[in-house]
Amino acid sequence: MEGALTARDKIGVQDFVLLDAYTSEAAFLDNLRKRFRENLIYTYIGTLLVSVNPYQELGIYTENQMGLYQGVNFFELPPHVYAIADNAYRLMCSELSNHFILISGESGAGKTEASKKILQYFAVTCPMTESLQIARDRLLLSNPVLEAFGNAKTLRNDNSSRFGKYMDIQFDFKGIPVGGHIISYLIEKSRVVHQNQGERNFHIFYQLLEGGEEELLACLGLERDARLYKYLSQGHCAKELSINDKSDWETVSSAFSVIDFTDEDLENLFGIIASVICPLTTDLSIYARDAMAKAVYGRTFTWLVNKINSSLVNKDFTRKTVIGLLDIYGFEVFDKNGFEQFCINYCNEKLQQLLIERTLQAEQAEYEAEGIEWEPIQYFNNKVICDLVEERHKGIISILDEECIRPGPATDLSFLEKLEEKVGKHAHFQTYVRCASLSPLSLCFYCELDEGRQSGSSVFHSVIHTPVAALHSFEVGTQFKNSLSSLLEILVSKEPSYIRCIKPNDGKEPSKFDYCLIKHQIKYLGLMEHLRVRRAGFRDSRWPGWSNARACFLSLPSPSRYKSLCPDTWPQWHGPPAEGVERLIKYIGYKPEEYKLGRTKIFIRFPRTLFATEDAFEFSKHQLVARIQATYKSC
Ligand code: AD9
Ligand code: MG
Repeated sequence: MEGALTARDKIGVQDFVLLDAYTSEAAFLDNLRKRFRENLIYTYIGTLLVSVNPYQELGIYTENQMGLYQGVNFFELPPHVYAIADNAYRLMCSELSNHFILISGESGAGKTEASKKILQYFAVTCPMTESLQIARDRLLLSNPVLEAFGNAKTLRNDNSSRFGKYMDIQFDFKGIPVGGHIISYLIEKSRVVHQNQGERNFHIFYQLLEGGEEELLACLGLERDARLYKYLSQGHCAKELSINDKSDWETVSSAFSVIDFTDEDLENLFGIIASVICPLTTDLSIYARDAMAKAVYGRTFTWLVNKINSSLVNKDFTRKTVIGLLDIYGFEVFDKNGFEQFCINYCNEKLQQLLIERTLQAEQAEYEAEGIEWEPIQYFNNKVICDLVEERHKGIISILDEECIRPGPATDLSFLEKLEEKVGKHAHFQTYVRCASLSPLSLCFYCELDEGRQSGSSVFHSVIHTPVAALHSFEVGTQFKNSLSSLLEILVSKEPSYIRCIKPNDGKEPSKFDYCLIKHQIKYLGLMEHLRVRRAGFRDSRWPGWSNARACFLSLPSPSRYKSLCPDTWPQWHGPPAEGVERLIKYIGYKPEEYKLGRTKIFIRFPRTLFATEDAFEFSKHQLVARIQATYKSC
C-alpha cells in the first residue's frame, strides 16, 4: 500500500479523473508536472488525451510500442496517442462508423507531431496487402510535401503549420488503409512577401536553394544564398540551426515521385516557386508585386493539394469508412497580428465550440433525458464569441463585407466606425485607433473575453493593425467562415476523439515546465470543466467493447450481450427489459455506487466494473463453447 502511494506521489495519476482534489487547479498542475518530470507526457481525462510537448525524443514511438497498444482496451495501458488511434480504429472496424480525431492546442504545442504519430501508427499496425502499399506510402509522404509548402519557422514554432489541414484516411471493410483525402484551410499567403523578425518564409524556398541541384538552380535562374532574396531574408534567420533544409529537400523530392508528380509537374511547380522570389521589374509597383506573389503562391498551394488528392484517391473501393485527422493552426497572439491571426483564432474558437457541444453540453443533456440525478456543471460557453465574429448581418465578418461593398470610399477608419456602431457595446469587444509607425491610419480592433484568462474559458484575442487590412480581407473572411462551417458539418457526422496539446514553455526547451504558461492553457482549453463533468458523470460510452455492450446490455430493451451471466436472463428473458437488466446486475454483484439506471440505458461509473463484466462474459463464452464441443464429442 505504501509502495502504491509512493508511485502515485512520484508519477501522479494517469487519468485526472482519479485525482482526489479534482476541482483544484493546483492539483491538476501538480499531477501534470509530476508526470512531465518523469517524461510521462500523456494523461487522460476520461477518454480525452492531454499531451505536453516534451521538446525531446523520448523513444516512445517505436514499433514495439505500437505493438503494445494494438487491440488493447483503452484504459489498460498508460495513456498514449496510440491508444487514441487504436480506439478510433477498432470502433470504426467493429461498428463500420466514421471517426475523427481533433487535435488542438496553441502554436508549438505538438499538434502536427501528434497527427504524424497517428498516421504512422495506422501505417504500421493496420493490415496491408502488397497492392495497397502504395496507397499507404502516399498517405505518409503527402506530409513532408505539404509541410514544405505550408509550414514555416515562426517565433513560436520552428515548424509551424501555416494552413489548416483535415485529412480523411479511408479504410476498406477489412480495415486496410486504401486512400485518403485532404482539405486545406487558409494558407497564410502574407508570409510569402513578409516575415517578422526571427521568422522565415515557407520551408520550400530554403530547401530548394540549399538542396536543389546546380543545374536546377541555374535553369531557374536562382542563386544558392537565400540572403540575396528580400522575400526570404526579412526575418534575418534564413539559416536556422534546428532546420536541415538540405536533407528535408531530399525527403521532399523523393516524396514527389511516390505521389505521382511527373517531371513536367515539377518543372512547372519550381518555375512558379522561382518566379515568386524573382528580380523586381521597375514598372511593377511594390503593391502589385506583393499581391501577385501572394496570389501565385496561394494558387500553387491549392493546386498542390489537389494533385496530392488525385494521387490518394482510390476509386476501386466504394464502401469505405474513414478516420479524419484535424490538425489546424493553434491560437496565436503576436506583438503585431494580422487578419490571418484573426481567422486562425476564430477557427480555434469554433473548434472549442464543437468540443463544448459534443462533450459538456451533450453529456449533461443525456443525463437529463435519461432522468439521472445530476448537479449541472457551470462552464463558459464561447458561442457568444463565435456569434460576435460570424453572425449574419451583425457579426464582424458581415460588417466587414458590408463595408467593402457599400458605395463610396471605404477605409479602415470607416470600418472601425461601423464596428463601434454595431458591436461596440458587446461585452467582449473593444476598439481603439492608434497611429502606428507603419501608416498614418492603422486600424486596430481588439476583441478579448473579459477576464477570459481568469474565468477559465477560451480566449479570443485578435488585433488587426495592417493598413487597409479591411479592404484586402473582403470576402476572404466570409469564405473562411463558410469553409469552417463545412468542416464542422463533416465533423458532426463522425464520432469524435480529442487530443489537447499543451506547450510547456516558450523557449522550446526540454524539461522546462512553465507554470504560468501551462496554467493559462489549462484554463482556455477548458480542461478543468471537462474534468468536472467527467468526474461527476459516468464513463464515456466510446470504449471498445462498451459500445457493443451499450447496444445490447446497456440498452434496457435488450439485455442480451451479458444475459449468459445470469440464470434468470439465460437463455431468454421474457419480462420487462428494465427488470431483466436489474436482475442481471444484481446477480453479477454491482454495488450501488457503481452504476445508475436511466430511462433507456445503464450508466457505469468505473472502467474496472465494465472490464470485469467483459472478462466474465468472455469466460462464460468460452465455457459455453467448451460445453458445446463436449456435447458434440459425446455424440
Ligand atoms: V502550430 O500551431 O502548427 O505552430 P503545432 O503543430 O502544435 O504548432 P508541432 O507539432 O509542430 O506544433 O510541434 C512543435 C515542435 O515540438 C516539433 O517540431 C518538435 O520539435 C516538438 N515536439 C512536438 N511534439 C513532440 C513529441 N511528441 N515528441 C518530441 C515533440 N518532440
Ligand atoms: Mg502544426
